[in-house]
Amino acid sequence: MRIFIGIKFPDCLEAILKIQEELRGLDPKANYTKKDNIHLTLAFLGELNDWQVARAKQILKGIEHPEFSAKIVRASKLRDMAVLEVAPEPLLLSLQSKVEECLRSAGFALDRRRFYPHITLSRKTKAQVSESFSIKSTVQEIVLFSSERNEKGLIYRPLYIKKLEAKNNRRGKENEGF
Ligand code: 2AM
Repeated sequence: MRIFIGIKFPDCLEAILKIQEELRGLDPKANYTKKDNIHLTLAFLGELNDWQVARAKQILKGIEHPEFSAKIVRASKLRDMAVLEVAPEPLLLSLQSKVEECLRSAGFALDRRRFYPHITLSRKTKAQVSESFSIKSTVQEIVLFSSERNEKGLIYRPLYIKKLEAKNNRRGKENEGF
């Protein structure tokens, strides 16, 4: 299974889809990320076997990190992709490095590229994209996804959800999903 860990944006998904719709008007032939697949990748683990997936779930379960506010600040181009850039704010960076460090010390081989926090809106994009935004989202959980291709296209299936610690009562640990 192809596996990655990411963040979904349920509280500002409509705003993201609105930007994607504007882009679709400019570049109807690009390949647009489906609504259910909109996410930001924190760590990409690649092909894993069942045992490794179970181990990755265990690691995610042990991660302690507070909820935080993420901010979408810009739409831009990354190679042929139109992306929404997410501000590299301290709590997003600390969460990403914690996830990466925990996985690395358990022996997972991760991509060495520098973390560039983004949400991919489209691929095979011809249009120029450059616009600033200020869209806020509260990040309350991180998700272990499998990426599978079936007759309907690419499906990102949540395999495990790790709740982050709530800001006020720090009770995230008691509310873990799955
Ligand atoms: P992208 O949208 O920038 O291509 C599922 O494939 C997710 O993992 C996507 O968000 C994708 O990022 C990311 N991804 C795919 N291959 C990757 C790699 N080799 N390193 C880091 N992230 C990767």
